[in-house]
Amino acid sequence: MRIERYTARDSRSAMAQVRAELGADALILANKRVGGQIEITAAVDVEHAVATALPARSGNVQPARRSVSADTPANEIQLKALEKELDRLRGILEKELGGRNWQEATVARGPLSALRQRLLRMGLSRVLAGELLDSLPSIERLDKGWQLIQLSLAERLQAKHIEQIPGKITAVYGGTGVGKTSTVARLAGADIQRLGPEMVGLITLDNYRIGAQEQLASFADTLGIPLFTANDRQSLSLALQKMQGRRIYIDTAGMSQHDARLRGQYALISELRKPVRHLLVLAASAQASQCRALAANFSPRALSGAIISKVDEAQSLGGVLDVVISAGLPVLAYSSGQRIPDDLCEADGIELVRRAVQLAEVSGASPAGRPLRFAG
Ligand SMILES: Nc1nc2c(ncn2[C@@H]2O[C@H](COP(=O)(O)OP(=O)(O)O)[C@@H](O)[C@H]2O)c(=O)[nH]1
Ligand SMILES: [Mg+2]
Repeated sequence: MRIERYTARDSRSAMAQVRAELGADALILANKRVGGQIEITAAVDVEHAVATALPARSGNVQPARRSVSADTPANEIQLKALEKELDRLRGILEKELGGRNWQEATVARGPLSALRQRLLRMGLSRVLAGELLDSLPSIERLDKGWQLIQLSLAERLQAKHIEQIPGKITAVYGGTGVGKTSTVARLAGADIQRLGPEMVGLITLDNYRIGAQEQLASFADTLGIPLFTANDRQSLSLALQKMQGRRIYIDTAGMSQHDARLRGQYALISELRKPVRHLLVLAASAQASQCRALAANFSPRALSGAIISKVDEAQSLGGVLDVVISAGLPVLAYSSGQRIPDDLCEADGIELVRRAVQLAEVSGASPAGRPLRFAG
């Protein structure tokens, strides 16, 4: 490998110099402005350089340094330094390309780069986009590749029916206003329909805000199911004891992603040492960074899965899908509207990906998903 730096008054002159010295196959490693001039760092294979290098140099363009070649022992130290620099640049480039392999990235630009653009437009991170592209077999047609990528994304969402997760106690966590109480009401409502109100009970840990419990209290009243408020281990155990034999839904207080009380509530419920389905509600309409920070409060296997809310309000869906995939959370349901029983939909990877694609293509309403149904 031979690496050179050239400075000239503009890019065109510097590039002309690169071509003249290193040939048309030279790889441009960096291009920056230094003191009003353009500095280009370029590299070429040594054998190739030997074959193509020409001594001619155009008038006002001068290389910043003499060349370093692998067969010049005196320059070995300098060569090492340049190799190190090249590795660093390669690292930056690979990071930019979403962790993709350097060689692959330079070889397969055509359809892969178009697919990458589509994935990024959906709101997926570069890392996930890179992983999805890397998992593709070699493709010739863009539409075939796009189909395979969407299937692979749908698979990675690990969509499951919530009843596949064992546990008669279900706790729901999440940020403020994401739809925790609505989710509790929706899941409890489904149980009331199939098992009867005598089999269902509610607990709320949400006693931080005035009026926070009113919504759940009126829901419990209307449907004739018990609701207990708990704020410590003792009151929580007592509530569970009083509702023994019922399927219990625990609503928690919404916290900012940085609030230690979010983890405190999880710890309180975990200490019960009972099988609990721990669900994280993530609003598709929130920023992906916010969802990521919320999920980061929980250790990898702490949560049983995620419920994605406010899909109807989202500008893009890729962000939240990226978060559940990278946090390893199966998607158990999603909600797409404010109606309490009707707007909770069955988690369906293909449907979520279809919606994400549609949002990236046109901003507009999506048809409703399939309502979440329970057996029996
Ligand atoms: N558009 C829309 N609104 C929702 C959805 N889920 C919940 N909401 C609304 O979001 C607001 C906050 O919901 P709530 O369940 O009280 O959130 P919590 O603070 O997390 O308990 C309420 O007005 C809900 O009706 C949804 O899927 N779509
Ligand atoms: Mg609430």
